[in-house]
Amino acid sequence: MQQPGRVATGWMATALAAFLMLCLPARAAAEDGYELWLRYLPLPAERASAVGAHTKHLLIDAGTPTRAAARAELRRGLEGLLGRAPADATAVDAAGTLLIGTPASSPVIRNLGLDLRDLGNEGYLIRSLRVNGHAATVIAANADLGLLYGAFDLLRRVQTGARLDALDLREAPRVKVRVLNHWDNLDGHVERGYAGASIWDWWKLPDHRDARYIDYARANASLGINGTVLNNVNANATILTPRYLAKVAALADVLRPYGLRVYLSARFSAPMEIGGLKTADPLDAGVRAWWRDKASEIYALIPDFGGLLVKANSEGQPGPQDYDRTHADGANMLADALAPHGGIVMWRAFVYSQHNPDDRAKQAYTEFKPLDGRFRDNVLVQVKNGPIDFQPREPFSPLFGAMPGTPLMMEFQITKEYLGFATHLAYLGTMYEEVLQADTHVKGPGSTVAKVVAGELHGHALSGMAGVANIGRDRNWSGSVFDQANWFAFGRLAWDPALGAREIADQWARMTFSDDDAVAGPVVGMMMGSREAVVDYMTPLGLHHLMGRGHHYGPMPWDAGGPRADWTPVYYHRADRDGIGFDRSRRGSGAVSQYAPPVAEVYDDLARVPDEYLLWFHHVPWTHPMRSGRTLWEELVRHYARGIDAVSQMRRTWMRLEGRIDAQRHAQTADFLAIQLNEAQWWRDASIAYWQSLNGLPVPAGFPPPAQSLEYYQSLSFPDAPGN
Ligand code: GCW
Repeated sequence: MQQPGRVATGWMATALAAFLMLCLPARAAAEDGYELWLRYLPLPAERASAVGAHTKHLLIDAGTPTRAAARAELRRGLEGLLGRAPADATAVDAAGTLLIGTPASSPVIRNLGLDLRDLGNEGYLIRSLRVNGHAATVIAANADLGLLYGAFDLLRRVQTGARLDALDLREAPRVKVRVLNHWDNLDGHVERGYAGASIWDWWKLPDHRDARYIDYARANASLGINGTVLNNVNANATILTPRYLAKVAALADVLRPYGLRVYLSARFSAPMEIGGLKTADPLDAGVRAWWRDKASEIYALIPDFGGLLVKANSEGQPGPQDYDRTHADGANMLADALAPHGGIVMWRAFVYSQHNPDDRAKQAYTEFKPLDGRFRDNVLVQVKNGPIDFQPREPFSPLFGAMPGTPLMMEFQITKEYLGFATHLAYLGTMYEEVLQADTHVKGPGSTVAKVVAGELHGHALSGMAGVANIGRDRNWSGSVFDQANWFAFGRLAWDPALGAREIADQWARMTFSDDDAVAGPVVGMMMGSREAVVDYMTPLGLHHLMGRGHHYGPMPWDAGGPRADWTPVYYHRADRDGIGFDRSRRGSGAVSQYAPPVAEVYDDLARVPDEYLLWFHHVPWTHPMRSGRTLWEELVRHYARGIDAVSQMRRTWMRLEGRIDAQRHAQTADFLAIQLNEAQWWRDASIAYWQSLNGLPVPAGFPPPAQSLEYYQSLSFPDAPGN
């Protein structure tokens, strides 16, 4: 018989073992993507001790919420990376001190006499210096927010392999307003959202402030994003009622320490809907007074409120044109209401109408170009990257460079409405880079879109970049791990539009998965080719807008009819028995003429237009001879195949990483790559089947026929597709 004591010990051991077993999956479950790129996992011992030698002590006056956030992040990060947080210091009296402060908050920094003049309120410097005879690492800035950004920068460097021996860097953002645009409705639905419901829990606000809001703020601050528009541009006026403004104020309080200013989308007709006025005419005195009062009401609650974003007279939204006023009249009315409080207006140029028979690609330019110079100083005109709508590839919008008297803000889409939602892997850093590096030529060669957006080309103090967020309540925030990279890339490029997509991908991969080259290398390889793969299997050679109606999921190139021709694929591809493509040359819609002459000449000329824009600008026969020597038809079929091959290759690369990446994130991504491969095949087959029904051409030798009949693809429907 066993002694009682022994039984108890055995029982306890079993319980302990069971408890430990429970802990294991819990640890693994933590790798669900929630931590984003701020994982702070232990560094290899040798690197940890090298970094640790520079971060033994931390000297920071954490007497403001922002400096407290910087201290907390450094402690959290270094504790994770090194296994111990730095000890708090009150003076630099030993080697290995991390010294952080503004001249105002730190006498030691003040005495160093550092030159901080070009850093503004958000920039910072990081330097390895000797202070009081001791080796120290200094993060200095003019204002607290710069310190927080500097802290995140230092942590990023540690996460991606930097030593802290001889640091000497200065950073300041090139773009002033760096904001996310949430297309979140007040009922929790996110328009074009593929990561679950809205993270804003309007029902429980203002009394309950979800801890997740702080992690949201940390993630954004780590990239330098300094603002967020909380609600959809298809706006509900209710957000401007006192009940909701109290909720908005609560969010502003949570986000403020991280440098995130809150903005709202305003519905132009709000004075009628919630104000009881008979009109929303921007020149009406009563309407103007209503907006002035509304602005005062908002600023009383949120003193650092950023301003308003407006979608007007587009896709059914109300706007100044309802009263025969211009977009400038509408924007300026709001700008006048916000100006006394320091707020800005972001007025969208995404304007087109089904009643306008002209090429949709021309309409934003036609509408806004004549208004150049007529906007108040606190107005940014927000322009989508391309002239149509966030397609897998578009040429840059001709508005960039065409309105020298008006600061133009870039609008990128981070959420992948037209690139396969969250289940297709498409790194958008390469797309953003392609657009930002495009040369408008408006002031000679080198007049890049990046310089226009940064306000540098035409000398504007106000500048901005917006990204339509891909954030939702999913544990991994973005619907997939790789979609987090698009949020990351947007933020990094908003800070510095000249950064390279590859460098950004490399940082993200090291922070998100592993700093091991054997992991980061293949992951970056997958990312860098991924967007081109999507272009290849969905809309190669300049094709665009061939996605399913409404939800924009899957191929529907045959779709025609209905009240809005400009929402149907046939409007964009114009294919028939003889040829395909939208003629936007001077002989066609003339859209090419909206670009500066050196660009227009290239796009207009069939012999010079780059292949990737061929069918965007030209209608050509199926037999059109391509540079490759093949016909257009052959080239098209090859591109589809190339896209599918690229996805297979990504999948093989990913499967080889099994065991090197935590099981949960590996498995989810593997599932998604399988979905993507199937859907790439579907895009190819459905597209080829449809083109063949028009051109009667056989599939070129060496390529298989579509797996199913055209009727089969046409019979598919997806009423449950998300985000719509
Ligand atoms: O891309 C289209 C989307 C709409 C969106 C609109 C816009 C918010 O399909 O969902 O509406 O653009 O940017 O205003």
